[in-house]
Amino acid sequence: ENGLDGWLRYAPLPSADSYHDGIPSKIVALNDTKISPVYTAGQELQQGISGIFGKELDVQYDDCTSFSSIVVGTVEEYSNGGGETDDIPELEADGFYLSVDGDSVKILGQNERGALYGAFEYLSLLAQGNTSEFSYASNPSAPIRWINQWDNLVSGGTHGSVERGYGGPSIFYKDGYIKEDQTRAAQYARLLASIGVNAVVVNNVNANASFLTEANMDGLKRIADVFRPYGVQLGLSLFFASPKDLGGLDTFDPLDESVVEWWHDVTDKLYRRIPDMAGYLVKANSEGQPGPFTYNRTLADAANLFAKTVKPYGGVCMFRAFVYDHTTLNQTLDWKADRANAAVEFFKELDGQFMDNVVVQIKYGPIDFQVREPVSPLFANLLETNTAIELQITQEYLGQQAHVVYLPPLWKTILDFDLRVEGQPSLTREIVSGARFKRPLGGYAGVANVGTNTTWLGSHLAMSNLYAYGRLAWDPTHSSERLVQDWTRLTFGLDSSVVDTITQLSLESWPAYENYTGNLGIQTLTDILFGHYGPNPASQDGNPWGQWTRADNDSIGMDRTVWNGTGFAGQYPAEVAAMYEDIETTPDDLLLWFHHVPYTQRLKSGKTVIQHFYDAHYAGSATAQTFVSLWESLKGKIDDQRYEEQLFRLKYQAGHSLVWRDAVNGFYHSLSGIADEKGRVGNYSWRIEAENMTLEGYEPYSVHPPSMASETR
Ligand code: BDP
Repeated sequence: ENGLDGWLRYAPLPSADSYHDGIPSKIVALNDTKISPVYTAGQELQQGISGIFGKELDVQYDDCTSFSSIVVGTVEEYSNGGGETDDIPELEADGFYLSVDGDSVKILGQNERGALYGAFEYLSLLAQGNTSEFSYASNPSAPIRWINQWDNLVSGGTHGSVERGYGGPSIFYKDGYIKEDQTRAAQYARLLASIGVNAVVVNNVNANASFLTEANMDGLKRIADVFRPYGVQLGLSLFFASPKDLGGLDTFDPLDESVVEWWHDVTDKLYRRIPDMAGYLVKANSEGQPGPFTYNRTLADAANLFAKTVKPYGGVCMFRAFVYDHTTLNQTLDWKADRANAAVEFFKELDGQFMDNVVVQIKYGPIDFQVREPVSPLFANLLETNTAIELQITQEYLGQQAHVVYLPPLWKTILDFDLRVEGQPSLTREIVSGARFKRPLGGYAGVANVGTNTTWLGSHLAMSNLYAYGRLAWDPTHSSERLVQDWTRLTFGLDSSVVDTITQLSLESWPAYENYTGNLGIQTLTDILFGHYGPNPASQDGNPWGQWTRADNDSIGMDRTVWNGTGFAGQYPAEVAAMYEDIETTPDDLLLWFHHVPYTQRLKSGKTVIQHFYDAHYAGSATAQTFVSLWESLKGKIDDQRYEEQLFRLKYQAGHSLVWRDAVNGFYHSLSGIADEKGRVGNYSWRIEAENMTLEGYEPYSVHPPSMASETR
């Protein structure tokens, strides 16, 4: 087992024979066109039932009323074929109705894609041993359930071919070309369809104009063609200055007529090749990317330009709210400078100016995918604009797939947060679904960054995050626990000790990681200017890319209050703003996000901030040690290949958590000069330093950043 099939393994069910009689004797797919998701559903059902029950069923393409069959198609196809549809509840786009009644199974979608989703759901239940009778309808929480891939056409550069990708090179591109063979793209679409994802943006938000050459547009068509049978649409990130860079115009002003015409022309060319293209994704005026500010135009002018070009085709323009000016942010010169303020400052005044097929895509927190952030206040400031939440499945700041960090509990702190807009219940998930402000569009964008590694993300356990992302976008009320249990049964089998162990390990993983990296809202104290991976608390301040801890000899934390700080707390609706403004009502886990306090400040637990730091880093890394033995208890209960590969990573994580613990504790210990009450920090007499050993076959190497080197801790 190398992980390639992810959770779609269709492993034989223990005692499969006993179910044989209850299984229908054939599959009826109501569409025989090969590119139709209904056709795909027929094939998938055949494959799944063969794998799970060892029973080979024929797929037929007519007669939807015959006995002992699994019928899959749209409600309309079913009704046209003489099927009875009176009992079927009203379905929304992409929704489905699933009914198991003896040996008659009906899987009916509101559209083709919905039928495929229903087939995957049915197979998922069978694979988990659920052979009971039921009938229900299921509708997605939101229409936008997209994946973003940060793939570059050309490999190399500082970030490799997939920016922030830890699963190997791009599955789509090689050496500057769009691959002829898109088998992996098809396999990816299959995995994504099974969790309800309906589009993939196939290139990096730090985009490149060369995607828009004729040859590359043909290449994009190849990808879209293999996505289509799975109901997955293709989206494209745009480089804002393309009209100039590629088109040879002397401007990229979004209101200039030649520019507008250029983008219309490009869009027409793309849709001629890919008639169902999902739309565009745009990062502008941020981190060096060009944008409308060059011409004193607004971000809404920019978004609407693209929205207009795709509108006749039913396309969408996802416009990123991750806009900040890294050239002017200087905390040394300006105490009130705060990158967290940027999104609301740029976008609030534009509310109501975006076309109805623009969706503003907002990272979950105001900074950048940190281990703990408050929800982005922008969700509460755009009442007349469609919004989507951007989550990161690839673990950029969160251990980069070398650490197990199961993310749904983190995502839920955001999705379930009540922003109290105008004093009314306003859960983030109700805002992004479009329900709260009655918006026509909205939803989810997950940055996945899979690669050619057979595990997709680079490690087996990381795949639970991709699985849970899709399931949550479909229904954000699912519990984190249930999702990891489902995923484990599908991925590793039904043995309850396997399910319980992986569930426990997963649920403990984010709190542990937060504890050994950065707690109390100080965020992930990674090295900030390089890979965003190992510990480097010193790198957080004094540069515009950092999270800013403002740590000195006596105190730590970023004062974001209105009365004395950067004013960020005031971007929330009144009730939430009041909570964060006051140190007493700010939850401890965000204390240092909102307040600058002495190291000796007492927390609600009674501990001082610094002692909490010390203790949490010890506790988190101690938990990481237990992951190894938890995993070892699974030996023989799962296949050897995945067991060994994951064990290797968990041992590494256990070790690296100690590096984190000692680096962060050591740093604040020397900065504050305050001793650890338990005498652990700074006392490393038990340690055997590498430089005190006689090494053979090794050469000295200067470690970068230096704080990663053992002697400095
Ligand atoms: C940061 C990443 C960077 C991305 C940027 C973005 O480090 O690689 O380009 O976000 O989201 O997290 O645009």
